[in-house]
Amino acid sequence: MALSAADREALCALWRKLGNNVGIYATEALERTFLAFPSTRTYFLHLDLRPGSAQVKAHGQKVAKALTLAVDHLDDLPGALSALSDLHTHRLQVDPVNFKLLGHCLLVTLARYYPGDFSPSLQASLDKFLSQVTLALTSNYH
Ligand code: HEG
Repeated sequence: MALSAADREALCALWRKLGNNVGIYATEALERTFLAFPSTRTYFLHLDLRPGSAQVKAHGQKVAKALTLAVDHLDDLPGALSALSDLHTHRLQVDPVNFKLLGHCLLVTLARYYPGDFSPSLQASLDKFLSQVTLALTSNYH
Protein backbone atom coordinates (compact mmCIF):
# COMPACT_ATOMS: atom_id res chain seq x y z
CA MET A 1 0.00 0.00 0.00
CA ALA A 2 1.32 3.45 -0.90
CA LEU A 3 2.63 5.72 1.82
CA SER A 4 0.22 8.54 2.69
CA ALA A 5 1.32 12.07 3.53
CA ALA A 6 0.73 11.22 7.20
CA ASP A 7 2.93 8.09 6.91
CA ARG A 8 5.72 10.17 5.37
CA GLU A 9 5.51 12.81 8.05
CA ALA A 10 5.58 10.20 10.81
CA LEU A 11 8.57 8.44 9.24
CA CYS A 12 10.57 11.62 8.70
CA ALA A 13 9.82 12.76 12.26
CA LEU A 14 10.92 9.40 13.65
CA TRP A 15 14.11 9.45 11.58
CA ARG A 16 14.94 12.96 12.83
CA LYS A 17 14.53 11.60 16.35
CA LEU A 18 16.76 8.58 15.68
CA GLY A 19 19.49 10.96 14.51
CA ASN A 20 22.87 9.25 14.37
CA ASN A 21 21.62 6.15 16.18
CA VAL A 22 20.04 4.36 13.23
CA GLY A 23 23.15 2.15 12.98
CA ILE A 24 22.78 1.07 16.61
CA TYR A 25 19.17 0.00 16.08
CA ALA A 26 19.87 -1.69 12.76
CA THR A 27 22.70 -3.65 14.39
CA GLU A 28 20.48 -4.69 17.27
CA ALA A 29 17.74 -5.68 14.83
CA LEU A 30 20.24 -7.84 12.93
CA GLU A 31 21.45 -9.52 16.13
CA ARG A 32 17.83 -10.14 17.09
CA THR A 33 17.06 -11.55 13.64
CA PHE A 34 19.97 -13.98 13.79
CA LEU A 35 18.88 -15.22 17.24
CA ALA A 36 15.10 -15.24 16.77
CA PHE A 37 15.19 -16.59 13.19
CA PRO A 38 18.39 -18.64 12.90
CA SER A 39 17.66 -19.66 9.30
CA THR A 40 18.61 -16.08 8.32
CA ARG A 41 22.21 -16.81 9.36
CA THR A 42 22.74 -18.95 6.27
CA TYR A 43 23.37 -15.82 4.18
CA PHE A 44 26.08 -14.58 6.53
CA LEU A 45 28.16 -17.66 7.22
CA HIS A 46 31.28 -15.76 6.15
CA LEU A 47 30.79 -13.28 9.01
CA ASP A 48 31.23 -13.53 12.79
CA LEU A 49 27.59 -13.37 13.92
CA ARG A 50 28.03 -13.38 17.68
CA PRO A 51 26.24 -10.56 19.53
CA GLY A 52 28.61 -7.61 19.79
CA SER A 53 30.58 -8.70 16.72
CA ALA A 54 32.30 -5.85 14.87
CA GLN A 55 31.29 -7.42 11.57
CA VAL A 56 27.60 -7.38 12.45
CA LYS A 57 28.02 -3.79 13.62
CA ALA A 58 29.64 -2.83 10.31
CA HIS A 59 26.81 -4.51 8.43
CA GLY A 60 24.27 -2.76 10.67
CA GLN A 61 25.79 0.59 9.70
CA LYS A 62 25.38 -0.26 6.00
CA VAL A 63 21.76 -1.34 6.45
CA ALA A 64 21.10 1.85 8.46
CA LYS A 65 22.58 3.98 5.68
CA ALA A 66 20.36 2.26 3.12
CA LEU A 67 17.26 2.76 5.28
CA THR A 68 18.09 6.45 5.75
CA LEU A 69 18.59 6.80 2.00
CA ALA A 70 15.16 5.21 1.58
CA VAL A 71 13.57 7.67 4.05
CA ASP A 72 15.15 10.48 2.01
CA HIS A 73 13.71 9.07 -1.24
CA LEU A 74 10.20 7.99 -0.32
CA ASP A 75 9.00 9.16 -3.74
CA ASP A 76 11.34 6.84 -5.64
CA LEU A 77 12.35 3.83 -3.55
CA PRO A 78 12.93 1.54 -6.57
CA GLY A 79 15.30 4.13 -8.09
CA ALA A 80 17.13 4.88 -4.86
CA LEU A 81 17.58 1.18 -4.03
CA SER A 82 18.11 -0.26 -7.52
CA ALA A 83 21.79 -1.20 -7.07
CA LEU A 84 20.96 -2.87 -3.74
CA SER A 85 18.08 -4.66 -5.39
CA ASP A 86 20.43 -6.16 -7.98
CA LEU A 87 22.80 -7.21 -5.21
CA HIS A 88 20.14 -8.95 -3.10
CA THR A 89 18.41 -10.56 -6.04
CA HIS A 90 21.19 -11.70 -8.31
CA ARG A 91 24.36 -11.95 -6.29
CA LEU A 92 23.06 -12.84 -2.85
CA GLN A 93 19.80 -14.51 -3.95
CA VAL A 94 18.11 -13.72 -0.65
CA ASP A 95 14.73 -15.45 -0.30
CA PRO A 96 12.19 -12.59 0.07
CA VAL A 97 10.66 -14.12 3.24
CA ASN A 98 13.79 -13.03 5.10
CA PHE A 99 12.98 -9.36 4.59
CA LYS A 100 9.81 -9.80 6.62
CA LEU A 101 11.86 -11.31 9.46
CA LEU A 102 14.40 -8.49 9.52
CA GLY A 103 11.61 -5.92 9.21
CA HIS A 104 9.81 -7.51 12.14
CA CYS A 105 12.97 -7.28 14.24
CA LEU A 106 13.48 -3.65 13.26
CA LEU A 107 9.95 -2.89 14.49
CA VAL A 108 10.51 -4.74 17.76
CA THR A 109 13.84 -2.97 18.33
CA LEU A 110 12.39 0.50 17.71
CA ALA A 111 9.37 -0.29 19.89
CA ARG A 112 11.72 -1.16 22.75
CA TYR A 113 13.71 2.07 22.46
CA TYR A 114 10.76 4.38 21.77
CA PRO A 115 7.79 2.88 23.65
CA GLY A 116 6.16 6.30 24.05
CA ASP A 117 6.30 7.03 20.31
CA PHE A 118 5.36 3.59 19.11
CA SER A 119 1.63 4.06 18.62
CA PRO A 120 -0.30 1.60 16.44
CA SER A 121 -0.36 4.30 13.79
CA LEU A 122 3.45 4.71 13.83
CA GLN A 123 3.74 0.92 13.71
CA ALA A 124 1.49 0.88 10.64
CA SER A 125 3.53 3.63 8.91
CA LEU A 126 6.82 1.84 9.63
CA ASP A 127 5.41 -1.48 8.50
CA LYS A 128 4.26 0.09 5.23
CA PHE A 129 7.67 1.70 4.76
CA LEU A 130 9.50 -1.58 5.35
CA SER A 131 7.15 -3.36 2.94
CA GLN A 132 7.90 -0.75 0.28
CA VAL A 133 11.65 -1.09 0.89
CA THR A 134 11.32 -4.86 0.60
CA LEU A 135 9.36 -4.51 -2.61
CA ALA A 136 12.08 -2.25 -4.03
CA LEU A 137 14.83 -4.68 -2.97
CA THR A 138 13.08 -7.77 -4.30
CA SER A 139 11.23 -6.40 -7.35
CA ASN A 140 13.79 -8.00 -9.65
CA TYR A 141 12.44 -11.41 -8.65
CA HIS A 142 9.20 -10.84 -10.52
MG1 HEG B 1 21.16 -6.91 2.89
C1 HEG B 1 24.50 -6.57 2.07
C2 HEG B 1 20.88 -3.46 2.96
C3 HEG B 1 17.92 -7.16 3.97
C4 HEG B 1 21.55 -10.28 3.28
N1 HEG B 1 22.44 -5.34 2.57
C5 HEG B 1 23.77 -5.42 2.23
C6 HEG B 1 24.31 -4.09 2.10
C7 HEG B 1 23.29 -3.22 2.35
C8 HEG B 1 22.12 -4.00 2.65
C9 HEG B 1 23.36 -1.69 2.32
C10 HEG B 1 25.76 -3.74 1.75
C11 HEG B 1 25.87 -3.57 0.27
C12 HEG B 1 27.26 -3.28 -0.19
O1 HEG B 1 28.22 -3.60 0.53
O2 HEG B 1 27.38 -2.72 -1.28
N2 HEG B 1 19.68 -5.56 3.37
C13 HEG B 1 19.75 -4.18 3.29
C14 HEG B 1 18.46 -3.62 3.65
C15 HEG B 1 17.65 -4.68 3.92
C16 HEG B 1 18.40 -5.90 3.76
C17 HEG B 1 18.15 -2.15 3.67
C18 HEG B 1 16.21 -4.69 4.35
C19 HEG B 1 15.63 -3.73 5.04
N3 HEG B 1 19.96 -8.44 3.47
C20 HEG B 1 18.66 -8.33 3.89
C21 HEG B 1 18.17 -9.62 4.26
C22 HEG B 1 19.18 -10.52 4.08
C23 HEG B 1 20.32 -9.76 3.59
C24 HEG B 1 16.74 -9.89 4.75
C25 HEG B 1 19.22 -11.99 4.34
C26 HEG B 1 18.66 -12.55 5.39
N4 HEG B 1 22.74 -8.20 2.70
C27 HEG B 1 22.68 -9.56 2.91
C28 HEG B 1 23.99 -10.11 2.70
C29 HEG B 1 24.84 -9.05 2.35
C30 HEG B 1 24.03 -7.85 2.35
C31 HEG B 1 24.37 -11.57 2.81
C32 HEG B 1 26.35 -9.11 2.07
C33 HEG B 1 27.06 -9.03 3.40
C34 HEG B 1 28.56 -9.07 3.27
O3 HEG B 1 29.07 -9.95 2.57
O4 HEG B 1 29.22 -8.23 3.87
